[in-house]
Amino acid sequence: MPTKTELEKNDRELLEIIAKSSSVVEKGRENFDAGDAGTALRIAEGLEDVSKFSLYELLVYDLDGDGEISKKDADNILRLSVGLAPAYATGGLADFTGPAWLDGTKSRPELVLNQKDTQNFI
Ligand SMILES: [Ca+2]
Repeated sequence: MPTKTELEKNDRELLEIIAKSSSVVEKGRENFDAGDAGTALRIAEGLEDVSKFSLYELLVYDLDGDGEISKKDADNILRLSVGLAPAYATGGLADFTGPAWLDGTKSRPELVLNQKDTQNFI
């Protein structure tokens, strides 16, 4: 049976792997082009065989991290490909550091939560 120290070491290694994976996925999102937006849209519409994509590619396209590639992901990939910030008019999680497009107005404001309040909310 592994000792507590060995388990803690494994936890640390797992956290390092997850953190490294996150940064690799973020790196993959830095150079989107219109072709990526088209591919993501075809995946969202069920027109692509997702088994031909690697897990890495699917993680890169799932911008909001909800486990599926939606039209919203495709729209935001298109926005990123032309240098615009991703938009959240229909809500979503922002799991990146960088600009985001807000759609609030005086009569219809949007609420932006800090990380701790977001964790408490979900
Ligand atoms: Ca998604």
